[in-house]
Amino acid sequence: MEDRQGVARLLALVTYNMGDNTGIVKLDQFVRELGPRLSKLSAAEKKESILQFYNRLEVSKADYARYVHPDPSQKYTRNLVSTDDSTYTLLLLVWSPSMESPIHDHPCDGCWMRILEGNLEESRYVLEENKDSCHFAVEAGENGAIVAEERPRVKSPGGSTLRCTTKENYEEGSIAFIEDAMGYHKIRNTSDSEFAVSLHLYSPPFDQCKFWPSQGNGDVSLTGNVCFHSEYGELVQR
Ligand code: CSS
Ligand code: FE2
Repeated sequence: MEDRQGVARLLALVTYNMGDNTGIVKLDQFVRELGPRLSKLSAAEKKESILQFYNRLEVSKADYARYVHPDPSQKYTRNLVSTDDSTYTLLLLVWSPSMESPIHDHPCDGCWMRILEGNLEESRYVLEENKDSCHFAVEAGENGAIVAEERPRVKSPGGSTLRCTTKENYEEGSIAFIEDAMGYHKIRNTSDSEFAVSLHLYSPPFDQCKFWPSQGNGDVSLTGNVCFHSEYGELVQR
């Protein structure tokens, strides 16, 4: 009897604790809980914990329609959904058909991206210092054998290359995660006729990020200021 009560108490405790981390979350609750959750997590704990929380988010078009501001004259628009100015920024991005971001970094603990509408392709890159190139002269030796003669190593001018490591397609409902330790990325709307919509969580917020305007060339990077097309549903006046 004692045992059964003990088991029941344990089950109740487990269910209570799971109740905190299971079940559907709507956008308004998600936004309310983000700051308090994130402020308790270390950078290392955030990734999995926020992925789980993001997975529980159920978004219907009615919940996010006010943040959807397409602009065909821009590659994509950045629309501020919510921020507490200390632990996170939540943005809704609206991607014009066939358009892509430049390759960029994320100067924060991570970027969680969830696709709400359409398909987005993510290409990832790592920055590689150019290695000293090693030149070999290959010539026919006696008996037609090939011999290689190593010449002095020559350091190539210029420093680094952005090498593409992966390309992945994300469909509606998918969630992607990236942090600078994993590399950098660019995002592309794969449709040539439809806008795509994605929700981006950055923690903590940042004001500037680095991007590389010429594909593959790691030597030329620029710093861009973060700016919004709309804030809390209202277009930003310019
Ligand atoms: N980081 C990009 C969008 S892809 S994560 C941006 O803020 O413009
Ligand atoms: Fe990004």
